[in-house]
This record gives sequence, structure tokens and C-alpha cells, in this order.
Amino acid sequence: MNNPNAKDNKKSPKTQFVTTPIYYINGDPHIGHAYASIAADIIVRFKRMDGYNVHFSTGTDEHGIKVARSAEIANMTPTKFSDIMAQNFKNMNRIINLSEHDFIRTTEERHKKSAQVFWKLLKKDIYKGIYSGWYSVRDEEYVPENEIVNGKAPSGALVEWMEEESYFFKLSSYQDKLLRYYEENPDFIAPVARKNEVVSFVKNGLKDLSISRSKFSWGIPVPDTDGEHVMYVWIDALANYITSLGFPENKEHVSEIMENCIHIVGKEILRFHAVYWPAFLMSAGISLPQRIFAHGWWTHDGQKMSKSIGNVVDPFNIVKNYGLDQLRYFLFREVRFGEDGDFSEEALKKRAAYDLANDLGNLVQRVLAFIQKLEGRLIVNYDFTERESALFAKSRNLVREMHLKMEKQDLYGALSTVLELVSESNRFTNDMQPWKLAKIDVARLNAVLTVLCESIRAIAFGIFSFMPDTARKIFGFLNVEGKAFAELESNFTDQQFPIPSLLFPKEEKG
Ligand code: ME8
Repeated sequence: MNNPNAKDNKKSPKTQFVTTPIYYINGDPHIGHAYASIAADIIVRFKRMDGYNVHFSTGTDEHGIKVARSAEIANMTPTKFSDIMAQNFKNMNRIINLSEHDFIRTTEERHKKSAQVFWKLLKKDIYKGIYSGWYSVRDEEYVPENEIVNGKAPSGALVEWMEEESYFFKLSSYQDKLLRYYEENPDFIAPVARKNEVVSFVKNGLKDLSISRSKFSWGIPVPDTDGEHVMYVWIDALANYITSLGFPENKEHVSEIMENCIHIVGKEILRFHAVYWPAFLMSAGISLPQRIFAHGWWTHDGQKMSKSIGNVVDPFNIVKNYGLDQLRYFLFREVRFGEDGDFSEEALKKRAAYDLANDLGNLVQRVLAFIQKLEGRLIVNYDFTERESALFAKSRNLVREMHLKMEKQDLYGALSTVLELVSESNRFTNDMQPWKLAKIDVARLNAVLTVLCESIRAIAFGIFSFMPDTARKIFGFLNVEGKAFAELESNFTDQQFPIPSLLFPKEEKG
């Protein structure tokens, strides 16, 4: 069926916008933040390799009661507090090798302007009333009476009674439009199980949403209210995505890019992105994003991470102790992207030792070391055997296969495809016994090594978005640095291979 609202007729198919959540700055960055950001980074790097023109934004969410109270506790003004805390997130981005184009802080002037113009676009759906009800400061969320158990929100956070004059957004009038949109765009929300939760939430009925606060001032002033009201932190925060695209300039262009936008969010904030945000965008006449992908949560050694327990995993330490690519690999190998996972240093150490140092590191090392025995040069005077041809073809096809998975944000599946090629190449090496061929059949040895170089090259492209530094190292070993997919040409025979260094530090035994 041809459906004008469906997302298959993109105007600019080669443009991609990818976002991370913008993080609250009331605490230090932790592994959960690093996870969401690295996930987005992997998607971005893959798209870039695929020839897309990508815009990648991340940042910090600095307004709201939660941040205001944290600043008070730290005995600082919210502005001073935000400046310090936002810098920690910027530092994290360098440590995790994020390739973002924009780091947006909601306290920036460009954002204030954008959020205020955005608000004005919603005007026809906004009215003034009185809000009275429960509010969870930790979640920065209003909690319906029927969801409160023992004075707590479903997340476990304490709720407080609020009663104040407020502006409301007519969310209730978007129920049918949203349900129709979900139906016409079945891939709008992923994974499917989470999408079903959203759909049933909306089917249960939507209440109008309080979108301003008048009892505190740490926020963006609502236009035309003489500063009496500030925006509800979520409407402010969600608008960051269009701020990053240059809104309020060039609304048409912003709208077009939004159509090609993938929002990566944690499962706990899916409702804001898949219900409120689309309703706001519909009201403002801006296109809805292409997809909202909700990822799962990490616990630490089986326990929920929390400041009070003191078990929050610090990405700075992990990278220092185990290496960045080891962490980037672990997070997307340990659990399927979209599901919950448990972080443990033991598990990370094992994966780094077995999968990386042993399987991948060994493959690269032994093949390249062998080429050095041939004085760093390969010759061609042979035909491939059936097995050699099959492995060669498989390598050539790797990126295409990964592509199918990455289109669905199946990062785990894509990575598994590369790992299968690593295993198969190791098996092939064991079976072919190059150390024996060296003595009896040098032409065959050259064929075997050429096929293995091809698979190592494919593997390097395959891991590039997950482990950029490791991939670059391998590209260097093969003299293919800087070449794009499109230039994938098997041409190992007219070059001098450099002497390789060790790909990963030697694994610790025992
Ligand atoms: O919600 N496991 O900010 P936030 C996995 N400012 N991911 C985790 C995690 C964990 N244990 N803990 C946090 C906000 N995250 C709002 C967002 S967007 C317009 C506004 C990740 O600092 C996960 O992606 O609470 C989650 O959605 C995000 O950090 C929330 O960060």
C-alpha cells in the first residue's frame, strides 16, 4: 500500500541525524551514559562509512528541580554548578572516542531561543489551568495517582505533592493521531516489545500534560509570561534535538532532517520520546523522527547502580584499566542491544582476553607474522581452491550482511557476523597449516595468506564502528588506511607489508 505518511519515501536518503539522550548533570557521567552514547556513535560511524552525511548530537539537560536542588546541596548557583558538571560529560566524550558534531547544553542561548519559538508553535494546543498532583523529582515526571505505591513512583522514586498554576498541552487530543501514526509506521518505535508497551499506554488514554512550572525559576521562561512560568524540563529537553539542527532558523530544513533522525534513548524515557515528543512535533508542524530505539539498562554485579549503594561504574576508570576498545566491544557483545545487561569487570576481562586478544589478536598476528617470513610480500601465481574462494566471497560480503542488521540497530547481530568471520578465518588457518605449506608449497601459501588478508581487511571494516582504534591499527598493518568501503579492492600483491605491532596487550593468564 502506498501511504504518504510512511517513511519509505525519504527526500534526502543520504542524510542521517542521530542523537543520544541529553544527560542530567546532577551526578557524574557513568557507564549507562557512556553506553547510550557509544551505541549512537557506532550507528553514526557505520552510516558514515556507508556514505551518509551524518549529524550526531549529544549534550546535557541542565534545567529542572532536580538540578536546582543538586546545585543547592553543592552550595553553588545552578549556573556555576552546570558549568562544572557539563564539563565532566564533555570529558567523558573524549575518553570514549565519541565522534559527535554537536554538544548541546540546554542553558545555551541558542537553545533558549529555540525552545521558546517551539513553544509558540504549540500555542493552539496550550491552555492555562491548575495542576495538582504527585511529582517525582528524580524522574522529573508527573505520576498518576493509580501508579503510586507506598508513596513512590513506579521507578521507586519518592513523589511530592504539587499544586500550582500551570500551562497544559492538549495531549488528550493526540491519542488517535498517535495510534494511527504507530500503525502506519510500524518501525517507528523499536524494539517491538517496547513499542507494544507504548501503544497500550496510549490506548489506555492520554491526559493533558502540565508543561510549565511557576514555583521555581531554574528553567527557560515561558514566552509572554513575564518570567512567572518556566517550561517543564521535558519540553525544554526534547526541543534540544531541533536546536541542534539550527531551529528556529530554516524550519523546513529542520523538518526534513528530522525525518531521517534516529533517537537512541534508555527504556525509561521512551514514553517521553515516543508519545509526548511526537505529539509536540505534530502540533508544531515538524516531521516526526524516523525511529526511536529504546535500549536496556545495565546493573552492576547483579545490583541496580546507585549513588547511595556506591556501586556506580565509572567509565573513566574502566577505560583506564581495561582499554577503550575493550569496553566498547564488551558493551555490545555482552548483551543484545535493546536488552538489559549486567556489568562486571570479570566478564569484561574475559571477553577482552578470549575474544579480542586470543581470537582476533591471534588471527591478525599469525597471518601478518607469516607474511613477514615471506619478506613482507605476497605473489600471485595460483588459482583459489573452492574453500579459499568461499572464504574470500564471505569476506567481501561481510559489510553487506552487517548492513542489514545495522539498519535495524541490531548492533549485537552485526558484531556477531564479524566474529563468525574471525572464527572461520582461524579455523581456515588451522586447517591450512601455513607453517607446513611454507616448506612444501609456496604458491598455495601465498593463496592462503591472500585470502586471510582479505578476511582481516573485511574484519577491520566490520569492527571499525565498534572499535575504531583497533580497526585503524589493522588498516595500518595492511596498508589500507583511509580507504572507504567503495574502494575495497583486493590488491595485496604489489605492496610491502609493514612489520605489525601487537594488536592487543597480552592476555593475563589465570
Ligand atoms: O533522563 N543503564 O537523563 P539521565 C543503561 N535528561 N543506560 C543508562 C543507565 C543504566 N544503568 N543509566 C542511565 C534523562 N542510562 C533526561 C533525558 S533526553 C531529551 C532527556 C542512560 O541523565 C540511558 O540512555 O537520567 C538513559 O535514558 C539516559 O542515560 C538518561 O540519562
